[in-house]
Amino acid sequence: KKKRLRVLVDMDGVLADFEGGFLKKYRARYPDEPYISLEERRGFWVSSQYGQLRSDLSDKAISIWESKDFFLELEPLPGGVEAVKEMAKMDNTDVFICTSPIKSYNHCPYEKYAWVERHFGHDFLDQVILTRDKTLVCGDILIDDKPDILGENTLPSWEHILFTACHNQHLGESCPQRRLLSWEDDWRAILDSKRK
Ligand code: DGP
Repeated sequence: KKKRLRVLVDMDGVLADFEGGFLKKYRARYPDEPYISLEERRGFWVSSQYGQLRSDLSDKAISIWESKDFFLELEPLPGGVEAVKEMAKMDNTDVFICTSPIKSYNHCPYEKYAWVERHFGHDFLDQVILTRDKTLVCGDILIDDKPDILGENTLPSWEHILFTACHNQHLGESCPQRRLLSWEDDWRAILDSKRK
């Protein structure tokens, strides 16, 4: 009962409402184009599903999250900021926000830091990890809505807890991970299950 627990928490789709923010801004910018409701979302990559709807919609989708203020203005998902703040205060628990910036870097990395500062305060910037390869980050738990988290390290130290999102809620046996259904679900029990 000595070791500290290290929890890695994803940002988009777990703390920040990427899907809702995307759809709102896509519909405002392209009011005459077809769109995919959150109920109809399937698959992690938004641009892939829009490209299947009509090939030119992939680039239109990408233009939304490459725009200035897209990441900064994302709304927090219900309960997420509060849960992470509570985790960070727990004994023997370290929390990091572990997020993959898009490769179009002119706004996204800056806005991710600004979002964390806005919702958690300046001191919490110490807890931010920006990486395109989460398998290289060591931790006990990674709470993330992406079903397949792959990278150079084929044996990551963390257990991936799949956070339920519109795009992954219909996946069944193909997802062997334990799930966190929302921040109202029992995240404390998941953390406790990993404490030695
Ligand atoms: P993460 O949630 O940390 O795995 O980061 C993934 C990022 O990719 C996040 O900002 C959402 C974004 N994203 C979602 N759909 C697409 C897509 O179709 N193409 C690209 N390039 N990025 C996407």
